[in-house]
Amino acid sequence: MSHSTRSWAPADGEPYRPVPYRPERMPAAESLARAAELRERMNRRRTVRQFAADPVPAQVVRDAIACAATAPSGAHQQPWTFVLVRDPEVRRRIRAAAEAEEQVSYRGRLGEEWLAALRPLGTDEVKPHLTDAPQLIVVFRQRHRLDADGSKHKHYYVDESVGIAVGMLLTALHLSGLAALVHTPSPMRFLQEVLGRPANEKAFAVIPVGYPAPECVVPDLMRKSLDQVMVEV
Ligand code: IYR
Repeated sequence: MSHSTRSWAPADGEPYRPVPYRPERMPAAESLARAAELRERMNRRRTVRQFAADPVPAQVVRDAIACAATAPSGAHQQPWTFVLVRDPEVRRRIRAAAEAEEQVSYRGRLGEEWLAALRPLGTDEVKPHLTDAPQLIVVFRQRHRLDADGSKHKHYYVDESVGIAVGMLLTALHLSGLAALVHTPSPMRFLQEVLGRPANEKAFAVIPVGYPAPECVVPDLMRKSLDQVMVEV
């Protein structure tokens, strides 16, 4: 079967037909150099809440989404949709709805302990990044697959799969020179309505993407050291 006519989805119950996978092995010295450089570069990533209005090359964002979509997923079901929102009017509607929910959250719904945990990060119910950043990526998880004939097919490990894909998305954006913020307004049902997504999809996160504003500041955070996060057995 030629590649162009193949469907991404093997039919359920199709037999296992493996193909060879023989990537060229990277010399250890090159691995070490790349790993050290990547560690350094990733450590410079910061979540940004103040974005410049400057447009970013659309293809950079599309390529980052394509990277995210290479993520492994439960039963290779790829249970995600990435909605790239540039339309300012749609972003305004998303901001208004998100801020309405966040007001309820910050004025009590989160509870004292949660609010105390957020205080050092300086977050509040005002979400200018939703309209300042030149685009949002709204990530949806597909709880099941809905076929044209209306039949439903269960998806497995949906949150884990989408979480991995979002991690890869953030990595791709950062390494392509763009800043991002993972925003999770709660509840998020309004996103499905505003963006007209089908009933099998639920919003997972809203990710403003762009360049940091010239006046951008970030909380003075420290990361756990490697020996605080890793145990070797
Ligand atoms: N969703 C709210 C609150 C919030 C919660 C966590 I956990 C954060 O790390 C940051 C914010 C908001 O977006 O402000």
